[in-house]
Amino acid sequence: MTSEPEMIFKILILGENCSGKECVLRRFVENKFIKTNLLATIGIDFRAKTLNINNQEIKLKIWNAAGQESFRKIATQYYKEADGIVIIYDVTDEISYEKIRDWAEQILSNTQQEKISMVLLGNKCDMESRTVTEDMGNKLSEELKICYFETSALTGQGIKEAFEKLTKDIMKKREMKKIFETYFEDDASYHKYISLLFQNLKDKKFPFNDMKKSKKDLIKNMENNINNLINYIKELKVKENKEEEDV
Ligand SMILES: Nc1nc2c(ncn2[C@@H]2O[C@H](COP(=O)(O)OP(=O)(O)OP(=O)(O)O)[C@@H](O)[C@H]2O)c(=O)[nH]1
Ligand SMILES: [Mg+2]
Repeated sequence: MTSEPEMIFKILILGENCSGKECVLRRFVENKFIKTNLLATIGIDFRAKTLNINNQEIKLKIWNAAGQESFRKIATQYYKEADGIVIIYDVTDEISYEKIRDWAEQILSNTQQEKISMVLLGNKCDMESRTVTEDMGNKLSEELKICYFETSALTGQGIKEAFEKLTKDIMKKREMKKIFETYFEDDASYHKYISLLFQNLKDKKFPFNDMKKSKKDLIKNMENNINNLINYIKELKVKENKEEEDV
């Protein structure tokens, strides 16, 4: 008897045209390399795959957006729905690498930072004609604070790992959300506090002892110290109530 998948995550694949979005998706879903030479994606297409992570069945619904400029507007309608985004560039095409900053900006202006998980893929790393080095990929990943994978749809390198990492990140976010929700009356107040928390992280006001650590470490630490985080949010709430009383 097959049991129903317990969770469904929505994932969107973005990146310049010809970066290999469709090939990466087909490698992940069907474990084969499909030659797509003359078949640029029109609009958006969709595939699904179920992963088993920590004994949990997770169904990934994956939308692959066309890279071509004329189709970009279509994809933005899917941003808000997405739990995770795979951003891809082609390591033989420096322009596709440079354009990643624009994609990241576009994603962040169309989604909530605290809700969305992302991975960055430098694809076609099987090709000898590569011009974007692994080092450049790592630098960009540090700058954007997105986990980076060197991938090849041709050989399969890195692809399963990237999707699994993204799925695990989404799972973590869902777990955190569940915990927070027990403290907040509704979605709106949850978002209000979590946004405040991110703002404070950005402004380096976060009152943990390990302030000297990078934001990435802090977030990792937060996940390990969920109770600290909840206490911190409670403090924010108390402070806010007090300020309201003072007015
Ligand atoms: N050698 C090699 N070629 C690849 C790889 N991934 C994709 N390609 C080739 O790159 C070209 C574009 O791949 P697609 O997957 O169609 O690219 P796309 O990002 O979906 O393109 P658009 O739909 O136009 O946005 C095709 O000719 C693929 O065969 C890879 O990992 N290695
Ligand atoms: Mg395509």
